Amino acid sequence: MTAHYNPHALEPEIQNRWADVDAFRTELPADAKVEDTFYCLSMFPYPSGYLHVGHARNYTIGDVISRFQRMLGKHVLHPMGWDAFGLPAENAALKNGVSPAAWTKENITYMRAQFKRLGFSFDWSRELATCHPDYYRWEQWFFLKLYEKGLVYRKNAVVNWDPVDQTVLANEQVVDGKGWRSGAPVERREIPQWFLKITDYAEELLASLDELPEWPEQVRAMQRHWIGKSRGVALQFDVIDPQHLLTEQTDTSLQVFTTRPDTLMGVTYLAIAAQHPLSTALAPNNAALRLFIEDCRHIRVSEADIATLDKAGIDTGLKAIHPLSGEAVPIWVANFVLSDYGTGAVMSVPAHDQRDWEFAHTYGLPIKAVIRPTDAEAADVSQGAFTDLGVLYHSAPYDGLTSEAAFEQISHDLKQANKGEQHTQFRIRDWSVSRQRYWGTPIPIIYCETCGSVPVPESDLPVQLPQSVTFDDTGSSPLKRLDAFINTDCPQCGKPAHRETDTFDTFMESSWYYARFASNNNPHTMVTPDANTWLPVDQYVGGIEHAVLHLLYARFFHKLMRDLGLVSSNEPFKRLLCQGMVLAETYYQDLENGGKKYFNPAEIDIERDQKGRIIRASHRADGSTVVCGPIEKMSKSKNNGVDPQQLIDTYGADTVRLFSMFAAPPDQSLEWSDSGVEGSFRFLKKLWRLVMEHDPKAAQTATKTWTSTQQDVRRKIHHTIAKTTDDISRRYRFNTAIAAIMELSNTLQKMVRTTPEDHAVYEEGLRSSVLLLAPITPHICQRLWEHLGETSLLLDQAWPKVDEQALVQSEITLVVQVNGKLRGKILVNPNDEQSVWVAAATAEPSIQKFIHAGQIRKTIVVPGKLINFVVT
Ligand code: ANZ
Ligand code: ZN
Repeated sequence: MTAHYNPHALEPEIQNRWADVDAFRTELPADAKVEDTFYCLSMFPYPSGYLHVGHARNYTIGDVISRFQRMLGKHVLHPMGWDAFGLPAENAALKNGVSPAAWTKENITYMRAQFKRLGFSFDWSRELATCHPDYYRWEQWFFLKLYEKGLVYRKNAVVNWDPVDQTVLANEQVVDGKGWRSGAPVERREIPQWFLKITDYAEELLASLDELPEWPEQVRAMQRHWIGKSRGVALQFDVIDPQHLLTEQTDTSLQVFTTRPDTLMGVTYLAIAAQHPLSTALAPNNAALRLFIEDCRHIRVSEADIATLDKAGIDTGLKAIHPLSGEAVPIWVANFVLSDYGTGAVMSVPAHDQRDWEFAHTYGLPIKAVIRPTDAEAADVSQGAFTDLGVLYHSAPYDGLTSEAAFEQISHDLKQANKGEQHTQFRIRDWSVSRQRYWGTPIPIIYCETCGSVPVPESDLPVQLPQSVTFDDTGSSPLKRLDAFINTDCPQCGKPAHRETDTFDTFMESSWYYARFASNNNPHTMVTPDANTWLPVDQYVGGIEHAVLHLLYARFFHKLMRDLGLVSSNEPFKRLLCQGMVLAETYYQDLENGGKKYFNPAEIDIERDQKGRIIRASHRADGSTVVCGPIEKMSKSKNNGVDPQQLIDTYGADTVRLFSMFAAPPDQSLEWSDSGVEGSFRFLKKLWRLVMEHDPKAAQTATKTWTSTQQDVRRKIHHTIAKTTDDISRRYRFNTAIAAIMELSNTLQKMVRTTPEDHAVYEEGLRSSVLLLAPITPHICQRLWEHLGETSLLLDQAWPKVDEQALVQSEITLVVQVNGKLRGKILVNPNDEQSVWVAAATAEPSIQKFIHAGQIRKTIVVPGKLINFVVT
């Protein structure tokens, strides 16, 4: 029976078969050892309601790795859940009037079905959604444990304030500095917020990056930069106030942090941030300064902005006394100084720092060079700062010291003078976890007029998020108006009190879900002890956009959980694979207003010339010409997304899976192409035919004596097994593994099959191909497996082993040259001594003509390739 390949009938059938035996439920035997387990996790999705190709790729990668490890005999944990809190649910509520909870639930149902249709081997019994109280209660519990340990605090921090809608905006709701609904310029406001002390762990988060050799170096570098450790000196300048601008109470010692104490003798002014206490103290009597501070309030200064910012500032009239030279230098307020880095004040050395140079240049402040290149008399600072390390000059008594030596000497002298000392500064800030949003985990704190901030008692957890709420059209959090939620009694004194109405940053939920999966949603504890048999996650798969925040927060949480005795490892993710982007062609028409209207590739007809070059692209509906734009990341804005559901409907899940693994290595970007998908489909049809054509009975009487042609095919088979195994396990090069299997199928197709041995070798080739492809295209492979006479589930078969014997080549062809000219070819046994090959070559009549005994001056043998006789 050679039925046609019909994935639409076949795939659901196979999926039902898996479901019938609950094939993906993970049971961990009590005596299981850590080495026998494999935890494979793909970053859980936000349930936006539709699957995109990036998801399909991400989860196929994780699925292939999981199925492969299972065939290697590991106990595999491969869970899936939903990162279900977040802003889009609130937006949908505003737009369509559905509740965020109902919207989220519906999306989850739809996406779960799509995942099942793709045949992913998830253990659905461990499914979780972070918006469920069973989940977030443990987050609240954990937060309160951190509160007890002093790792949580509350302080004022800046938020985006929409003055028209009278509400706090999330960063995503600020578009070009304006509120997304009102269009009003956003203001910065300070309100009290909760923070987690991630800075307490900065040193360890940095150091243990070295324990992660199986992470991409790029990601580790990004984390290192984010943590930003700088070694330098914190020192004091005394402020003098010749014009009596300050009141008696003002602190007149000004602290700065510098990474370049070697440049200290080149300081020509000090610069402080607009929000620095000194500028605040001066502002009431200085209108110009007040204006300047106000201007600074509107610019959002990030580090990246500072480099390009037009440097501006204002002279305060105050002076600072240089701690070593005693010289007085002016103090300026400057827009390039960050208020929350270091001390919010900088000793400016315009000769050796570019920002300082630009500022000095603008305001005509002196530029004094004190560091020269090792091989020059002086530094040239006429066009810009000289920022390299070098040798000190104009810096008596430090002249002639190298920058490195001066770092030590000057910090030593400052310490002696009681003016400063060495200090390590981190760029990373504590993590503000408060969000003024509704759809998130309620922060479990109660405010009492008498007792202050009081934690919700453990027995009252979870603090449930009310589900029936009404949104007004500002989009502000309905919790803030919900008296039934807000009003409560103080757990300490019993008097009326009110609840915190902020919710947690949704990064909180994604920081520990991996540990929850390993705890099988245990209702009595956040993380079960046996979760440690799974942890750390052996393979984590996800997008590079999470290289900094998500991965850093999860690493932080893991260390917090470790220090609370919940997990026994130091790091959550042992090996990390960041999948590349999915790209596709773009098509557009120019609009009259200068904009572009983008069309989905599915609506475009393409005409090509004979060489396949595009002559014209047109919009199918009306035939109008469209412009072929560049290939870009699939996105809504470029309307170039491909709907995986459509592809599944056309080709089936296996083709989608095969194409996403074949088109590119997983960490590189993948260019979507219809012809590529077609090609993958064709290959599956061909494999189907090759197997269906085979009659297992024909091989039954085969002996194990192979002809050399059969040996060649067997060598190819086992070579393919070896390559595929290495490609998948060590290199994650699924594309080259698939290419090798395709090549093998070509070899099999060409095989002339007459004897039982021919059929046996052919069958060996088919069985190996089916086993090797099983993790990638599991549905078709299961059916083909059955055709090969098996009844068992393919997913529990052992991964094929290489027959080393089959790899041994019994004969190879050697090229024989005389004086570098090709004169013949001989067949030799590769295991023989080279002298035997040489003898065989000289015995060959076609060669003998060219060599005359006794005249061979030299014999060159390139093993496995050629023999060259040099004759005179
Ligand atoms: C004098 C100096 C001379 C500096 C020189 C650099 C080069 P990292 O490496 O990022 O830690 N700085 C300190 N606090 C600042 C703030 N709040 N806003 C803006 N800049 C600030 O950078 C530390 C250096 O950045 C410090 O060393 C200081 O400038 C500046 F040739 O001090 B330096
Ligand atoms: Zn109280």
